[in-house]
Amino acid sequence: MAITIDSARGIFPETLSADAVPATIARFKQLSAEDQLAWTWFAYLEMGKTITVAAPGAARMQFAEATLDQIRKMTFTEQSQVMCDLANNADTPICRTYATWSANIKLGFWYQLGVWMDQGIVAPIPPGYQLSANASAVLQAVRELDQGQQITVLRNSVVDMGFDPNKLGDYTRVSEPVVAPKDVSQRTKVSIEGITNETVLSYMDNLNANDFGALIDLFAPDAALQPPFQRPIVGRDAILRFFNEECQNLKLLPERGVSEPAEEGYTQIKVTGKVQTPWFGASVGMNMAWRFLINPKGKIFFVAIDLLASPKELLNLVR
Ligand code: ECH
Ligand code: GLY
Ligand code: GLY
Ligand code: GLY
Repeated sequence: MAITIDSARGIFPETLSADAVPATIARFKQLSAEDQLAWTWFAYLEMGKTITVAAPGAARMQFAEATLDQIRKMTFTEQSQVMCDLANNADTPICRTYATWSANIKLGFWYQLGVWMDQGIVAPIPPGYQLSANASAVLQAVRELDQGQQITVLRNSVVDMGFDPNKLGDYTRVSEPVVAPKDVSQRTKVSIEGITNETVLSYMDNLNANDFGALIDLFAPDAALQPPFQRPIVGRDAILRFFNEECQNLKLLPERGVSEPAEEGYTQIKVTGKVQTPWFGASVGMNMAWRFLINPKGKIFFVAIDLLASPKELLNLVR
């Protein structure tokens, strides 16, 4: 049987990913816009008691600035309407602008609105607001997740707001400028118990160094990369664009892995470990797995990145 991206997606089928994340988001999306905003406010406040989110940098905020200024000047009623429109995926000019932004610009935009809500510059969640019974149940569900899963729920719900980008037609994607790769003297090298494969080791080191040029050279032309809870991104151009737009300043801390021959001279490799996002730094270590399928030329044909169901999964290297 020929190896395809579809068949590759099924390697290491025993890997348990955090299904609670999409399940929680599905329940969140059933809530009214008002409840979604209040829910996010309460979840964000609770999370803030244990972890600190880093302020977004200026390079990121410049793209959201015009929209933020516009919102700042509105009345509370108008501001609340804009926020509800975003939660409702409405078709408005602001929701269309929002749809063109990368995930990090969307997060930076909400970060600023949150600061302004706190300062009374933007309409707050009405004091004494009572979450619906469903919203309270979803809040309880998110409390039971680990921190890596909690921040993923928040991130993905923010990313899904605004107008549907697939309905925009032709548009220019807006993302922060690409940072320069780390200087060679600043680079680190991972070591992974059980893994000597140079392609996998270079993948980790180049991603940690923001060296997306060297990183993409590790991929076969017809390769695919599957981010957590997403469809595979197919082809080197699309993968490189994803790295440039969404993957700056991540910290990959792989711990252990297993490697074995697969069909047609391919090699399948599973690695587990932690990943840190620049938004939370070392305060949140997400439990992750990478499932690689390497072709006979030593290039990556497929890699899936999974957020794991529990820390116990870090030790699950069953084929
Ligand atoms: C307020 C109330 C009104 C409504 C809203 C509000 C604001 C909410 C805010 C939320 C901020 C949330 C944030 C979340 C950040 C999460 C980041 C995550 C990153 C995960 C990255 C991973 C990377 C994995 C990868 C690896 C690879 O090998 C290949 C690439 C890649 C409160 C005002 C909305 C402000 C800041 C979860 C896992 C390892 C796949 C990328
Ligand atoms: N949630 C991982 C990413 O797509 O960046
Ligand atoms: N902060 C990097 C990402 O969310 O992809
Ligand atoms: N300060 C948040 C970030 O750089 O992603």
